[in-house]
Amino acid sequence: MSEEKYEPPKVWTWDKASGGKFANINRPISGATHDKELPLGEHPFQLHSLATPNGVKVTIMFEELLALGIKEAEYDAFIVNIQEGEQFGSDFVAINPNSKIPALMDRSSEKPVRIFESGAILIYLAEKFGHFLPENSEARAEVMSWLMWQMGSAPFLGGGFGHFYAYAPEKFEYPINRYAMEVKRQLDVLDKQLEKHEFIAGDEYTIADMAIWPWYGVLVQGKLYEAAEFLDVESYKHVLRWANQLSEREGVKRGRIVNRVWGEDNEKLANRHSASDIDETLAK
Ligand SMILES: N[C@@H](CCC(=O)N[C@@H](CS)C(=O)NCC(=O)O)C(=O)O
Repeated sequence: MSEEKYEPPKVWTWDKASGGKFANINRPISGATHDKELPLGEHPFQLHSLATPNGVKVTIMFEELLALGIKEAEYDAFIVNIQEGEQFGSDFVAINPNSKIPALMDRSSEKPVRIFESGAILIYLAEKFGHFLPENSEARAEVMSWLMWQMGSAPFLGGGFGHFYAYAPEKFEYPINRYAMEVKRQLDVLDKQLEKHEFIAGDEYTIADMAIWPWYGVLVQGKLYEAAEFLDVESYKHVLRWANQLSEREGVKRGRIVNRVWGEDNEKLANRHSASDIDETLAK
């Protein structure tokens, strides 16, 4: 803990930088900071995103739909550099007033539709194309429950644990303890579910798997926050079995590299406009 004891003032004011990794883009106000037109591709879907876990959910969904032969799911994926504040450009904010990737425009009908929030995008695409979200209400309720579980839980993993373990300017014991405890509890929830079921919501691969894999799957594979040893991820063996199984899917192999600008040459593709962009990258 830092040596000086912090006394919160009566009213919080925005007068000092936090010093954390994202200090330069964090602001207590919403809205655009500058005028900026977004690029426009030729496909019905225009995705503006980045290959963070929340972004990868959506590119996996597109690649899974395309793998089923659904040509109407063709998309252009443009990278948004969140470190440079591109999420605060006027056109981006018009799609997502919350200024976070992923943001999607569906231009397939006369009136374009905007969709933001990764969970909402997954549901929209699943309903539009009739895949990865069962119609039967009981099965659908199970998928929705796990999808909402992910949307509610991941901020504890990312904004809580990841922030304090990997990004904060110092290692503070209190928040790291608090969030490590919560993340391990969440992993245990998943481990118990995946002990009984092949996929998160049962026997079928669904949007719940697509939402959870980029966070908890990648975490147990030791590729998130360099926290594998600290969280003893290998002890969640059912989560690991499921994570490795999903990594073998074509849709996952292809989707995870889109809008990615870090890692090896064969796993990073800044902008995606056609299947061949991905083929060429994977072949490197
Ligand atoms: N609940 C949102 C979270 C999206 C989110 O947090 N996106 C991050 C990257 S993973 C972002 O764009 N951050 C930029 C910022 O906070 O300014 C979702 O699932 O779509």
